Amino acid sequence: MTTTAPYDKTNIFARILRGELPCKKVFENEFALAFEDIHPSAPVHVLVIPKGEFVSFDDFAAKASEVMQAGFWRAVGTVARQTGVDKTGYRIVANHGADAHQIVFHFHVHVIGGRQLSSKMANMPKELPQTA
Ligand code: DGP
Repeated sequence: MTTTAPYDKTNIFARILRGELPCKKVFENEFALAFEDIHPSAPVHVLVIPKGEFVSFDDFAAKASEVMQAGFWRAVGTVARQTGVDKTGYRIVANHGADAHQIVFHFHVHVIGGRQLSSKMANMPKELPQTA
C-alpha cells in the first residue's frame, strides 16, 4: 500500500478508534486518541491519532480542517505534558510512506521519551548519495 492509496477503514488504528480492538489509552478528546505503542522504543512511547480518516501526515496536512489540525497538535502537546516528558525532553515523529517505514496507514504521531534518545534522528543510509 502507498500513501496515495485511499484510506482503508479496516486499518488497525481505525479499528482501535472504533473500539473493535483494545489499546492502552493515555488520552482522548474530540480530536484525538492517544495510546501506548505496542512495541515501545523508550519508557514513554505513545501514539497520537486523529479522529478522522487521514492516511498519513501529508493527507492530514492537506485535508484536515484548521480546527482539527489545531486540536490534534494541542492533543500531542497534552500527551507530552501528561506523561511528564515535557520536563525531560521528547521526540515527536510521523513516518510518511515507504522510505520512512510507515506501516500503519492512519496518520499518527509518535511521542517518544523517558530516557536519553540517540542524537541521530534515525539510522543513516549505508551509503550517502554523492553530491558532487
Ligand atoms: P509507523 O507506521 O512505522 O509509524 O509505526 C506504527 C507503530 O504502530 C509501530 O511503532 C507499532 C505500532 N502498532 C502497530 N500495531 C499496533 C497495535 O495493534 N496496537 C498498538 N498499540 N500499537 C501498534
